[in-house]
Order: sequence, then C-alpha cells, then structure tokens
Amino acid sequence: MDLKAYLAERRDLVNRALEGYLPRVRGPAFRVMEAMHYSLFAGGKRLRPILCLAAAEAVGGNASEVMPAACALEMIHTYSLIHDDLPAMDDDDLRRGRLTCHKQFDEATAILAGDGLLTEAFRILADAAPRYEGRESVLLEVIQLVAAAAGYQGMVGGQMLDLLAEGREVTFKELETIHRLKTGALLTAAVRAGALLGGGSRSEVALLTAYGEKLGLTFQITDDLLDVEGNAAEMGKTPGGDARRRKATYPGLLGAHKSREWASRLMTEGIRLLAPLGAKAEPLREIGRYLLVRRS
Ligand code: GRG
Repeated sequence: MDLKAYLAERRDLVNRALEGYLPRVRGPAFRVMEAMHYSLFAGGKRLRPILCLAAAEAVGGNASEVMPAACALEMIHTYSLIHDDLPAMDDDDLRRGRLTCHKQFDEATAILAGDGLLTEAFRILADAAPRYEGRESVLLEVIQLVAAAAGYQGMVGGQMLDLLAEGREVTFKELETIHRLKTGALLTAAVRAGALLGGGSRSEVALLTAYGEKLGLTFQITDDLLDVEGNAAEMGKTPGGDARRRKATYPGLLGAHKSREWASRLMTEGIRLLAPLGAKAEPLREIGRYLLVRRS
C-alpha cells in the first residue's frame, strides 16, 4: 500500500471533521477559541486519530463511525502539547513549526486553550451517543478508557513522573513506566477506542490493545532518538531539548544504537500480533514500520 497517500488522505478526513467540531471564530470574546484553533490546526500528523480509524477498519468497522473519538483524542493530544510547552513545564518557543500557544497568545490564554480542548473532547464524546443507539455501553467504556489514559493513571501521571525524573538517573524499568504513561497511554487508547467502537470482538480488542502498547513505546523511543538526531526544519520544534533539560530518555540510558534495536524489536512484536486480522490490518502494520523510520 502507498502509506504516504493513505496518511495524507486520512489527515484531510480528520482535519475536515475537526473543523466541524471547532469552527474558526475571531474577536476578543473568542480569544480562547482562537488559541484552541491556532494550536489544533498547526499541522500535526494526526497520528492518534488515524490509528483510531485504522483500528476500527481492522475489525471490519468504518472510519466515519469512530470520528468523534478520533477527534476527541487529537484535542486531548493538542491540549497536552500546549501545556507541556508552558514555561512551568518544558518552556518551548516552537511547536509544529510555529510559535507555541503561549508565545503567540499569552500564558493564561494557553492554559485556558488547553483546558478548553480537554473539556471539548469529552463533550464531543458524550454528544456522540445518538450514533451508538443500542450500544451506548461501548461508548461509555470508551469515555472511561480515554479519561483514564489522559488522566493521572496515564498521560498526566506520566508527565509528573517525567518532570520528577529530570536531572537524575533512572532505571530502565522507571523509564519504561514514564514513557508508557506519558505517551503510550493515549496512543494505546486511540487503538483500543477504534477497535471497540468499530465493533471488534473481545479478542480483537485485546490484541489491538497489545499492539497499541508496543506502538506507544516504540513511538516514544523514536521521539527520544529524533530529539538527538533530528533537525528543526523536519520536526517543527527545536531538537536537543531532552539533553538541555537532562531528561530521562532511551538514547541517554541505552545509547542510540541499542535504542533503535529495542524500538525495532518492540514494533516487530506488535506487528506480529496483528496476524489474525489479515489484510484489514495492513495500514496498522505500515504505520508501525513507518514509526521506526520517521523524521518528524
Ligand atoms: C501536559 C498533561 C501534560 C502532558 C504532556 C504529550 C506530553 C505529555 C508531552 C509532550 C512532550 C513530548 C514531546 C512528548 C513526546 C511524545 C509526543 C507526544 C510527541 C508529539 O507527538 P506527535 O509527534 O506530534 O504525534 P504532532 O504535532 O505530529 O501531533
């Protein structure tokens, strides 16, 4: 399959749906919405929504069925980037190739824009109930799993551990926990939500969740590698931030070569798990392979 064309087509689909959920409005009363829009449409890869759609299709569901969850996940992801860039956290000036939200607007507006996106995500999920008439319990399960993945048991908890680990040595186990929570949890939730809303059986949902966990860790290892080896033009942000902040990373702990080997091993295992799903899971296999060679 032509992954580049597939990703571009999916990105457009997701962007159109996001525009519907968050139309552009301007003016002083709408400053927070302008800031939400600014960061949401700054040109992200849309990896989490694309994974959500692909997981639904891997179990025989259709993409449009899961679009509300896909968009909600992208909003949560964008909120996390806005808050992560704040001076109190990573203090970054560039994100997705443009000024970070607090640099473009101001700190208070950036905090509110993040809060607004997080809240809006759950409104979109709850508003989707009429689409799932007769199987509202599946939607409820998705709302619960997305909340857990975004909150203290997932991304927020991982971010806390990450901040606490700055400037000190961590063990391999600790690092894996930080990465699994900070980044892996939301990526895994994207795959699991897609599988559930797409109508997957319990065993399909379980194997896709296991694939999502491997993919989530792989993604963070390659993110760590990009911070060492990537360049600002391709990444849309300044590399080297992890070293400057003395962050716990895979290359820092294992070296670049072993980190790449570890990522490749994890993703190979993840892709192998998809065997029972046959051709329908090909996009997920290709996305897994792409993560190992991505440049942004
Ligand atoms: C502030 C609650 C809170 C959490 C922050 C996501 C996160 C936790 C921190 C961001 C720092 C960071 C660079 C983490 C590495 C993984 C990651 C989320 C990278 C960015 O995701 P991409 O590459 O970004 O999918 P795009 O812009 O393509 O959407």
